[in-house]
Amino acid sequence: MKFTFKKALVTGGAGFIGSHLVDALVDGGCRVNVLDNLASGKLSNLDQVKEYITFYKGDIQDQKILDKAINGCEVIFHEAAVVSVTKTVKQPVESALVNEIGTLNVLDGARRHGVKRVILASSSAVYGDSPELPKHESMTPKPQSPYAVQKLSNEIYADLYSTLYGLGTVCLRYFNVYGPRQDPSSPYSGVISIFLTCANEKTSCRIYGDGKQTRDFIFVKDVVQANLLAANAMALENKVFNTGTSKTTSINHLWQLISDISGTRENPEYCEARSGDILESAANINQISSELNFKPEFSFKNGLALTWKWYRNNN
Ligand code: UD2
Repeated sequence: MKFTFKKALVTGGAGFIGSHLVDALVDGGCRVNVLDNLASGKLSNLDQVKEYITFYKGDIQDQKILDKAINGCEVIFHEAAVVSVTKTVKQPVESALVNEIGTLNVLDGARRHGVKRVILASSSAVYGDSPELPKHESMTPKPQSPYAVQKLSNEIYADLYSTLYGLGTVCLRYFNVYGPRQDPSSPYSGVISIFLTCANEKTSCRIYGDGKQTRDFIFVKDVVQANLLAANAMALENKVFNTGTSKTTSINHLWQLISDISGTRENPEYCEARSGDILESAANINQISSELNFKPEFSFKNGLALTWKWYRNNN
């Protein structure tokens, strides 16, 4: 894809999704600044591009370093956040400083520096557990965790900055993102990162509930593509888009697919369902498809096979 911008900042660029975005930007010849405090991101995620980027170690709450990192950038991809829902439940105030005030700092920095567009990472969490499926952008959000409130507040601030200051903003509501570099280390890490680690270590996985719950899993490179399309589409102001595939997979089927790919014969251990776990999640992607021409390129099988290859070679 040919970019309509020459220099971009990726906040959280050493993290799972951010580092894949950095790869794609560098690949397309864009100059890239990365700002990351390395709280959950890892420098090793940027090994392959380190000669081509400018890395700033710092926090999005620190306006001085943010100013340095934004300088000269036309676009900001804002991925930095406390991404663990559980952590935001345990630390609602500390996480709000990063996820709300930090985001406000990014938007304000963008305004002061005349940045053309900010693409913000939002989440399907804003929908809460409403049973209506698939989720579409015009549904009333119903956040059920500090994390979801924080992401929704980001969207509202993005809207406000667009109206008040004419800043171009696009919020992407990510569904269940998976792929290489996703950290499997906490019980609340993405289920695919946990299951692939189990398969690699030949241990059995835990399925919470009956395993019939479904998710809309989207491969990280498709999420990157959505970000790039959002940055490139010039006549587009203040938009919110679901970023999923519209296809769903049950957790039982997921383990079956992983067993097939990896050859593991372990049976899953069924445990009590997680409290607050939603049964089904699926994205309606009509808007992002028609307005950004977005089409997920990776089938679930292909994305899973690529992710398995990475876990096998890197653990
Ligand atoms: C996702 C997001 C979360 C938030 C939420 C909003 C991820 C990683 N998390 O949580 O940030 O946006 O959606 O709804 O994208 N499971 C097992 N065994 C395990 C781990 C998980 O059975 O070892 C089940 C879990 O109970 C759930 C499903 O797998 O039913 C997906 O779990 P998850 O933590 O990957 O993602 P989710 O949808 O709960």
